[in-house]
Amino acid sequence: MKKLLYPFAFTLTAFLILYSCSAEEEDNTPPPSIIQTPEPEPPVQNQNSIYNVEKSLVNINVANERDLDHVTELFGPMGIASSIVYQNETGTYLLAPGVVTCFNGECNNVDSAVEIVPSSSYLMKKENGEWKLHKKLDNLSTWGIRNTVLKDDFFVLGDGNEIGNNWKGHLWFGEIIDSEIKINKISTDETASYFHCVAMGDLNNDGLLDLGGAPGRDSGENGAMDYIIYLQTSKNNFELLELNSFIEYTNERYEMSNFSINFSDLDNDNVDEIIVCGKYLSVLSFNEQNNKFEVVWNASHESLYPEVSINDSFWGTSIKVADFNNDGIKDISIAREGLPHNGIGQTTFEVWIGNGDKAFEPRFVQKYPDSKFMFREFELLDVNNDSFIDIVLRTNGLNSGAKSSEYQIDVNDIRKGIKIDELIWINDGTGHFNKYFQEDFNLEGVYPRKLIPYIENNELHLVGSIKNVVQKGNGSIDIEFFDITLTIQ
Ligand SMILES: [Ca+2]
Ligand SMILES: [Ca+2]
Ligand SMILES: [Ca+2]
Ligand SMILES: [Ca+2]
Repeated sequence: MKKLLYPFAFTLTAFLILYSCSAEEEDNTPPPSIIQTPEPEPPVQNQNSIYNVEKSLVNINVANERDLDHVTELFGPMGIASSIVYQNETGTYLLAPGVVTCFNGECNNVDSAVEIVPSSSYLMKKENGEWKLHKKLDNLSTWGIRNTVLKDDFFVLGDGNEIGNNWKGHLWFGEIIDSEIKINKISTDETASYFHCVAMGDLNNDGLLDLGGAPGRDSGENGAMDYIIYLQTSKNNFELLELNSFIEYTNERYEMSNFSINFSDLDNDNVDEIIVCGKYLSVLSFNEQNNKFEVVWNASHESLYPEVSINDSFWGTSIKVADFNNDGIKDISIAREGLPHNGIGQTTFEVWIGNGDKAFEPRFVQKYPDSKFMFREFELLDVNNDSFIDIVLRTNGLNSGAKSSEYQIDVNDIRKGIKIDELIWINDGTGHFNKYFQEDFNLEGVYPRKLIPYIENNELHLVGSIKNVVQKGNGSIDIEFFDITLTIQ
């Protein structure tokens, strides 16, 4: 098996093992013919008023069985895990990109996801504390968005489709215009690639956002993959770059595939650096002498977390840049996933502190060995308003409808509630993080499958959804939304 396929094989295997359980649980609900809407419940509030939960019941029309499957997947087991939450003067929105998993083993028999109908995406809007369906987006039909980037009114989504044996999907560029979004599909069927991670920034200081995706496409050498870079040549026109003309490679190129990518201007010259991470973190910077990006720092031969390097199989799945210690120098955070150990997955997240010379030193690592938790990357948010960026993990999403004893109070009855004590990590001001909840923190009777963190009115929210057991009428499905507000001090 190709080296680069290890983590993919892992997620796929985990999915195959675990999804069968959850599919059974999710599908035992009554057929869509019972009309019975539960009484609205008052907001749940614990004694110390640390949290508050708003529930919304959202009815979504479905045109056919396939639509019903897609909506059930997206708002159920997959739990809107790759959603983008954004706010503007017209309101607060949640863009939930479509996901597709296998139905009745169907995906095991295909060579390409092209044979599986992608799912429409859904744009939700929060009105008076309640989430409502704002718009179904048939022009954003996707198989498996994994990572997203949002900057101002622009976003990029990459399809990390893992269906069948030929994992390819599309890259999408979006612009938010008031209450609408404009979608631009960047790739074609010929240039579709494996977009597990995406990047957006300005690589040539022309004021137009350029896009990246990783691991990308087959490099033709050693089974490694080349990441993808699109330059925006004029507004909404993108050109796929030949990497050889743009990157001055060193030997690092084929040591590994780079599984994650980010663009960020590390030295304030208005030209973004390219940051990539396979096993090792690397920084590429533009060299005006040869008009190419070249590696200026590489962690592979320098400091590396021993907790991570001991295991040979951790791959970066997401890179985010922020100044974690407020010294004016940008720092880097990475999420990783590793091969199953004892049959169970592993994840880490790390923070590397910048020294101002486009080089970084390890500051913090949190490792989840043998974990059923398997978070899906994280958000950087200041949850306690002390000006230091904190980390809030997203719960597991794509490729696993799995139930987790580290997230569900009772995996045999997920409606008993969830545990959120692993999710919130507070920055002590140095780029070192402590768990906010030092012991189990249960939310009883709150049972979204996955949670997306966001900030609204300076408070941390966690939003998630589940297919409601009660469905009404034909041609529609009820989805229950939970929006948890947490007061973090
Ligand atoms: Ca540009
Ligand atoms: Ca720069
Ligand atoms: Ca810093
Ligand atoms: Ca903070």
